[in-house]
Amino acid sequence: MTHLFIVSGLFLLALQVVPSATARAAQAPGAAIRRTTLAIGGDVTKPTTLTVADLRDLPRTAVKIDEDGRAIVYEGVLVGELLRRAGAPVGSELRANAMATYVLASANDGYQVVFSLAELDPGLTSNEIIVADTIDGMPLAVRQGPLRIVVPKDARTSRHVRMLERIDVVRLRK
Ligand SMILES: Nc1nc2c(c(=O)[nH]1)N[C@H]1C(S)=C(S)[C@@H](COP(=O)(O)O)O[C@H]1N2
Ligand SMILES: [Mo]
Repeated sequence: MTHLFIVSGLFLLALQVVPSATARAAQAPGAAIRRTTLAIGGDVTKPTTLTVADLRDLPRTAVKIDEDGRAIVYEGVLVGELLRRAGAPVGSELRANAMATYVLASANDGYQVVFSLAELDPGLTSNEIIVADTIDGMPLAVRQGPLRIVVPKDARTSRHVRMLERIDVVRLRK
């Protein structure tokens, strides 16, 4: 009789423990995977959220930068191209009041960097500022990516926003 109690007690315990352990195991890998989307919003006509896979299908730009004497190739999509698709005032629309527009890039760890819209517009400058998803042909490492802004002409990497999550357009004069 006691034996039966112990066995059924263990069974009930197992019923409680096993599903929660299974649920935890199923959750753990998901929790470790960071959100892999890039939201583009603010003063744009077509706010969008892109996945890393979406970026692979857009027109690609490769840039070469020198890191401690070593040439590194980052590849991705021009920020200006992303902004154009989201309906930011670039190209022929980037004039007059639209010139007082800035772009805020925000990362997963709270880091934020400001660009002027003008310096991101390929129609206005020859800067090739990109949202990179590969480095030397490989996906970016966990603390670097999956998406990182790369500013080839900057002398330091302070604006190379790692773990990029959002790009917001802020137009000061409408
Ligand atoms: N998300 C995020 N990106 C960031 C930073 C940060 O703190 N958080 N620091 C910036 C600064 S100040 C530098 S110098 C570079 C360092 O990049 P590295 O770790 O690849 O050398 O990342 C830039 N991008
Ligand atoms: Mo830095």
